[in-house]
Amino acid sequence: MSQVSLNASQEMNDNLESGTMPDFAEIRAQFPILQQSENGHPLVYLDNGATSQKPLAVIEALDTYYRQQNANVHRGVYGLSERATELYEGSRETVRQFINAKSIREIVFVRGTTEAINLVAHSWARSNMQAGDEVIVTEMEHHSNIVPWQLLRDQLGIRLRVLKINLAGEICLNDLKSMVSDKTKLLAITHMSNALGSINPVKEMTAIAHSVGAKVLVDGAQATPHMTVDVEDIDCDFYALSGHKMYGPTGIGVLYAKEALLEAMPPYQGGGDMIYSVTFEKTEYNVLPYKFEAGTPHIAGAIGLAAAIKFLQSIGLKHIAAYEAELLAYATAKLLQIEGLTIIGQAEHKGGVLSFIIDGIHPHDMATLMDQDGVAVRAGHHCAMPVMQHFNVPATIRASMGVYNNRDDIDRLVTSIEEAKEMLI
Ligand code: 7TS
Repeated sequence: MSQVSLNASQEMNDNLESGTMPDFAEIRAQFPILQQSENGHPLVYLDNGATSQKPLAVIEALDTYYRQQNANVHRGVYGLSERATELYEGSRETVRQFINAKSIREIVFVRGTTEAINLVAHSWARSNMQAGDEVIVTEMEHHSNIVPWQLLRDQLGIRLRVLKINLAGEICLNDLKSMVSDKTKLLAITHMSNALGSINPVKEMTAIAHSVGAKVLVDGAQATPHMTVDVEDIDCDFYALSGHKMYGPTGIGVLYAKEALLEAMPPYQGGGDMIYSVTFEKTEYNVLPYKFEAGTPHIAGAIGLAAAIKFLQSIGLKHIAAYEAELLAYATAKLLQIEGLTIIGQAEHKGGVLSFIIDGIHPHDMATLMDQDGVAVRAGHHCAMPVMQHFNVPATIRASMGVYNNRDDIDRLVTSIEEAKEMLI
């Protein structure tokens, strides 16, 4: 057994001792879409980095909301609207507990990670940064944590600096230490890379940025479905997440921000619900977090997200992390047996993502043939083109795992790769 799988088994045992490991076959059965066939084969869904499938608990929460609870929030005096408001605000509390924020005033509902980062760029950065100030990002960021800062660079004259990664796909804390200075105003980093699976030491990185007075934004899009996230422990200033990657609906996500920062930040969008009073001369803004939630929010989305969080909590994030670590070790060992296959991204701390290339085969051709076998993987640059440039590849094939994947899925993945290889070479 490899060191990776030994560690994974050890972690699994620790978790077994600290609570009963759930039945992951039963968890899989809660996802109706996985009963479906694709191209005549039972679906093997390994594109969880892009979006996850939805369990019955989430589907039913949405169904019940629209059948029985639908009304606008924060404005009706009738019972239905009050109940919708209670559900919506209850979801905020569920998110608060999930990431261990201090207050519900720190939980802003947005469309997703992309909008959360853009909110920080538009509101906080524009009022706290000026020409010559620096934002540091890593080389493994998703485009949504690069482009907003480039837009700001072009508009404000700030500087965008890049913390390089090594050949395993890891950042080096010492490099960060020597990069930060009193010019650094923001460190914007991913918690887990979507293209490589690398898990960054965000707590240590935050401490380094704070030592020069910079703020820290963590992109948690890939992390929240797979590990315990504690914003108080990380001590980051901003944390962004997307509901759809953590078994919740699309179109809903969260920006967590420390209350004092949100209090001082100007609104991001103007409209209904974000105001306290309006005259043509002057508008007084609403209290937190509503100041940042203009217009009718995605009420059903927030309720569905809370159902997804309860689903994750019912399994236990520690159990999920241990289960997926074991599956990653199994899959890594299997893939490495395939001749000509190279895994891109071999960080020591890594989530359930396997990005790979195969000698002489274009990733898109491979993924298209795999679809014929009912195996859904992503091929491309994964909206992380600088990662592809770092490894000098145009694209990779990516298998990204979730709670419902199992060894059978990995075996099907491997068989499909082998068969596609035969046809393509
Ligand atoms: N940050 C990371 C690390 C991501 O992986 C993604 C989406 C985003 C931000 C953007 O999230 P959104 O919900 O606002 O779209 N990543 C992927 C992916 O890997 N394949 O499709 C989308």
